[in-house]
Amino acid sequence: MAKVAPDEHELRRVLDEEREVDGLGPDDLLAIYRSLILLRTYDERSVVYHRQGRIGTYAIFWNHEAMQAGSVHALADEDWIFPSYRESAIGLLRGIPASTVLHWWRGHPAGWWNPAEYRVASICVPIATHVSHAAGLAWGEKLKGNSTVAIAYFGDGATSEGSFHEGANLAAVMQAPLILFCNNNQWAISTPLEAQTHAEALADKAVGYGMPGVRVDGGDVLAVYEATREAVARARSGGGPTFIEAVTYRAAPHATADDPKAYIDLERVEEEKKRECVGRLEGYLRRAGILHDDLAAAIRTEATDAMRAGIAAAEAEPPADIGLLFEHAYADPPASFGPDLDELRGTLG
Ligand SMILES: Cc1ncc(C[n+]2csc(CCOP(=O)(O)OP(=O)(O)O)c2C)c(N)n1
Ligand SMILES: [Mg+2]
Repeated sequence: MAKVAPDEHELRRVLDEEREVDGLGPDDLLAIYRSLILLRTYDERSVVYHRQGRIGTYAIFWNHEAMQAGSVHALADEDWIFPSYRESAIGLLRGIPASTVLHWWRGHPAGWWNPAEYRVASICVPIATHVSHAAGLAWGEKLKGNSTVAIAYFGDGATSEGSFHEGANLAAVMQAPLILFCNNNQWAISTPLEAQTHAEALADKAVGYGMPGVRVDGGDVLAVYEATREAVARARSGGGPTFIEAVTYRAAPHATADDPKAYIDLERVEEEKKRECVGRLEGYLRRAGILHDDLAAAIRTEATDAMRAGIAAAEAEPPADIGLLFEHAYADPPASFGPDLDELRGTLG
């Protein structure tokens, strides 16, 4: 019989409760802080880079860093990450160069990486389709007798998509080692959560699939870490999938092409900004005597330098050959492709 999720409507928290997480020492805490700063720096620089016209539309993840860094730190290096566009830079935490991710946002072929090399699947833009890919991979790992776990990241809106339900059901039926990580930022572009679902909490959806569902404060990187670590341990020991609902409120536009002033609760956004996730960990570490001004400045400089180098590398890459638009689409390309390409080359000079 299926297990029924525990009633965890209360958000799990660590930072506000000023408690410690078992097994996390000062070095681990600083490693998590470094990851937060790296992601924050990447995101803020990317918005500037976009405004300069050097990358196309960009999905801002400001204040989503805690959900990303906290969960990745709970994984082993061999575990698989399936990001959505909101987690486009999560691969930085696995060593993917910043220039590669910037190229991705430029639509440049250098923005591609071999998923097997980093165990980071390609960034998924169609909502929720990667949830079933991740379920399939996790099930496959189980069939092969490996102890590898997969995690799929998606938003609140994704829980209304068929692919989410197919993936969740398959993972539960097969007891696949999958973590379904939902960043509930309460908006799917301009669609609010209450128009998205009639459920009291997204974590309740786990019950129907017979998997545990937990709710966590999405701005609390240590609570995210702790909840994900439990889900990883369960999955790795044969206990099947877990649904994690990380609750936050989107504090930035959906993407650079969006103007949320037309629909969002601006007061709530301001409140959220005051409690943004990097500052919350920073305060906790300072109160614990683990972080001080010099170290914080050094960590920020490291991240800024890494991003500067990433931008320089991205700028140095020659533009992609326009012929790529026509390649790989057909085994036997139509005769019109030749003249079309010539015309395009002529137009572009
Ligand atoms: C299958 C599909 N339908 C529609 C879209 C257009 N679209 C892009 S982002 C988005 C909202 C998704 O919201 P949510 O799942 O909450 O993720 P968030 O952007 O908030 O992280 C939609 C509908 C899409 N990318 N794919
Ligand atoms: Mg959302």
